[in-house]
Amino acid sequence: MARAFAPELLERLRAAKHVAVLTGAGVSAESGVPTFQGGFWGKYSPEEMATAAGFRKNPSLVWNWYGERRRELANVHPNPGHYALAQLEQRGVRCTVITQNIDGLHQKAGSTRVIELHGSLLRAKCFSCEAAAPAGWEQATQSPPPCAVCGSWLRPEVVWYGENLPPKAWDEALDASCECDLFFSIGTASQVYPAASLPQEALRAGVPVAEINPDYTPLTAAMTYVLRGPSGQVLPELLAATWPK
Ligand code: BV8
Repeated sequence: MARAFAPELLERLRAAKHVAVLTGAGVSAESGVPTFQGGFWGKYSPEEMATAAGFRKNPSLVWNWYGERRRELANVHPNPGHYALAQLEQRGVRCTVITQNIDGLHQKAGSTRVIELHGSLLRAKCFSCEAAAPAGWEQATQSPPPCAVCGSWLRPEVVWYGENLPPKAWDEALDASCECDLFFSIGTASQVYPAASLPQEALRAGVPVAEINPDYTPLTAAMTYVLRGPSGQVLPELLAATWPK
């Protein structure tokens, strides 16, 4: 049974020139990438694995953990949710994808305006001098490999807890959130800041916000539209309802 969407939402999407979309782990769940809910950290903790202090304490443990996550990426592919956002762009709608994900699946699906707020598993840099890792760093045997510039450790180019987001990425994300015609918050539990403040910034700027999530989040009550369900199903259905063949 086709999902019913608010006619006003369909109208707004049909008329939108610029759409901004905040995504979290949920948008990649149907691709087989584990979310951070339930057991993700397993026997480890965010403090141990996703902080500079944790890396300093045990650099090879953290390097290998991210290496494992990167190798797993080789077997995952974008799902219909990622492709629907790329299709929005192909329809001539300016679609700014602001992602908390480090899996690169939006780009793989064809989205060209992707802001990686928390970095990427596909890049590495020096823990000390921040020099970009030399080509072929993925094949290095030492864990972590040494920086070719200062000899310190390489680290994954992701944003760890207690670290600032890349200023340029944050500024672009904030601008897009407040200047767009329609904002979507997709597959995020809206608990990690400052990313979770973006839907609120959009609302404050008078932009309608639609949340796509099978579950409630701390921001659901404030949303203009709530689309309950997995994004891999909801997004293709929303585009089909907005632009019926
Ligand atoms: C910072 C990269 C300045 C590494 C990540 C204000 C209030 C409280 C705390 C803070 C605050 N400001 C700052 C903080 C501290 C902290 C923070 O927010 N802590 C939280 C936990 C309370 N923030 C920071 O440290 C940030 N830096 O603020 O710097 C500063 C500097 C010094 C001192 C203070 C401040 C940096 C945060 C970035 C950390 N790095 N990732 C890595 O991945 O290993 S965060 C990582 O976890 C992800 O990137 C993402 O952001 C987060 C996971 O959240 P989600 O993506 O939402 O995923 P989750 O699994 O939780 O939820 C999935 C959702 O999808 C669920 O709702 C589920 O229902 C839904 N779902 C499931 N299936 C589907 C689905 N939806 C649709 N379809 C489906 N099929």
